[in-house]
Amino acid sequence: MIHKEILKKIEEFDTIIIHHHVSPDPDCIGSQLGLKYLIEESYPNKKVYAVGENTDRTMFMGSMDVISDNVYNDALVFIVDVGDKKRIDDQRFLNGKTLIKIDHHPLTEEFADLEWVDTKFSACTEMIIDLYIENKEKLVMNDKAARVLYAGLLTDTGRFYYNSVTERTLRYGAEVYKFGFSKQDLYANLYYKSVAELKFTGFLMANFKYTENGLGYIKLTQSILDEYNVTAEFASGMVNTLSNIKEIVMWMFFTEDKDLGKIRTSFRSRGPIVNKLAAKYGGGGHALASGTLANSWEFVENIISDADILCKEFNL
Ligand SMILES: [Mn+2]
Repeated sequence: MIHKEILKKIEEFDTIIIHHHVSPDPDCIGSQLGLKYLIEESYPNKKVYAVGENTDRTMFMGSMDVISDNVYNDALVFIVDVGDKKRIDDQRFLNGKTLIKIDHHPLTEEFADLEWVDTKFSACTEMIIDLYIENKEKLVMNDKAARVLYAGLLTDTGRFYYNSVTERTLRYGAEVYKFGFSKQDLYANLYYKSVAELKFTGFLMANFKYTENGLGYIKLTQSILDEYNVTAEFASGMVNTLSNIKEIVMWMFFTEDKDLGKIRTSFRSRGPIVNKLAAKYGGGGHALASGTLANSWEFVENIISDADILCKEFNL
């Protein structure tokens, strides 16, 4: 079984390095730090590093380690919550002795020595908890690990709301919830809003468009982002402002990103499958949540008309 194989590798190596994906979200950081804290608690003599960029959104979960290249020489390397080589933050992940992938996104390429990819998990943090449950005689959970794992579960499941949630997700939630970390403090860090965010939400709600087939969308140009003083990353993360609207079955955000020189495109749905559409335009992701990068606003128009057709077919 994969859980035992992974544990064997953990036991084999003294140095373990864990990588996350670019623009890491709380599920990714929760998996990365959760795994790190679990291994540290269980094997105090091992050196475990979590590497990659720190983001404002996830700093409350813990900060990243900075390591030199030679640390990789005899290291076991994990990548979590990511399936594509090019989306991994810090390409040194290739320099370790052994590479293990743990991911819940649909498989796109195989390159690790051990691949544990399973889309039936609602969150990558759920997989880390599964690894712990299946190796309970060896792995020891602590408060610190439980806190970041719970944070990942909450965010990737929309607080146990998305249809990816199973009976197992709830049981595993309880498995970490029972630790003593402050839930209120965690919720405050995950869900507080700034005044700027609230005003921007007001703009989104007043200005989104929708079609008679149930496609909702909004185009966010650089001048709009400047006016509300929000980054492209932040703005595109607001896509679920358009969820839970009776008339809308699929919703999209198109956000100009001046650093990337492209238009960030996020697809969300409560019916029509969107990852094939994302793949058609060079992106990917989950069946009901995916994205891509568009080169121009003309390109965006093509995506909108394709998406509208999907909505129409869904409603037939
Ligand atoms: Mn995830």
